[in-house]
Amino acid sequence: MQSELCEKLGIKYPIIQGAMAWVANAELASAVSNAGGLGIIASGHAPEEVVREQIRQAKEKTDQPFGVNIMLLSPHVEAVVNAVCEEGVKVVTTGAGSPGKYMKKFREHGIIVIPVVASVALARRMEKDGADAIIVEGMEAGGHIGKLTTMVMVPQVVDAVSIPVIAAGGIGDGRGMAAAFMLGASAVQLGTRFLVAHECTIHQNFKNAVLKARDIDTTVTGQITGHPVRTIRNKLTRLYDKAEKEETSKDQPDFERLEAIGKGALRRAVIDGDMDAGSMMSGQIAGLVKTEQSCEEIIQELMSESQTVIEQQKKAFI
Ligand code: FMN
Repeated sequence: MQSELCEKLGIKYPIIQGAMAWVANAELASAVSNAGGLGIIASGHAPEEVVREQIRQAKEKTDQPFGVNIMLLSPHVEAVVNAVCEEGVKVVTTGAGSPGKYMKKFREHGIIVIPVVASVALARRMEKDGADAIIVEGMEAGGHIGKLTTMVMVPQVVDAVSIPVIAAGGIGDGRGMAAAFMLGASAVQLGTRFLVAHECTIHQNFKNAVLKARDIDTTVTGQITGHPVRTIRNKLTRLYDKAEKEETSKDQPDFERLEAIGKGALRRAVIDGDMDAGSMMSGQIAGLVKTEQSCEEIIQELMSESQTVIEQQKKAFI
């Protein structure tokens, strides 16, 4: 199952490990790349020297291509762009806007640019700005999300652009992967499933929460403030919901109060394993994620399952 996109990215399998702030470090990204997928280091709001160090560590751990996700709203964005270019990173994925401003620089360094979008209009704009491919992320996904689902967005974006489309959000096994291909995707990006990979260095409490989660156990906070985030429901989400309701019923809502509740919360989940006050970002597909495996096992299982499903369905519809 090799696609043109795989060839362009220099990877064996059409599977990308999604960027995850505080989570997707050199350890995880290199393990995914060594297993034939594309590992992505998340830069989030990290300073340039931290990102550079992660890139260098990944280069030591793998000779396969890997990418870096650049959060365009980061206060360190200019320095991170420079670091990525200087360190010879092959692929950049971007979030929170258009990378148009940096496109010339990325081109000069031969970097493949893949923005993450959550609507057809944004996908069109990214293609116009020179993107090589697009990641379409549905609101089933863990972390910051848009309003539409993967199922409805992927075919509409596939029809709207002529660059390859990568489906993200709600894909947890070979069935989801095969479905994404049926919708016209050239590859898939997974986040939640990789949270429980052996090489994922998050706190075991966070992993256990993902393994235990049922289909209905995630919730979305921040709808009203315009920054919706999907996480596993806990004390923090209940506190946030209550504060959000209180503030939005006021004439002058105190959005800073809401921001203060969320500040540092992902770190508390990832590093401290704080299941009450931590933000355990995770997708709805957590309900399907029941086993800790190595990245190699996850990728091999995704590949064999998707191929089996595609073959079975072919027969079913004759
Ligand atoms: N996407 C980004 O573009 N940048 C991020 O920093 C980022 N952080 C995330 C943190 C966590 C803990 C999770 C679960 C997701 C994050 N995402 C981020 C989204 C993932 O890259 C990916 O697109 C998403 O998880 C795919 O959906 P799934 O969770 O259903 O597999």
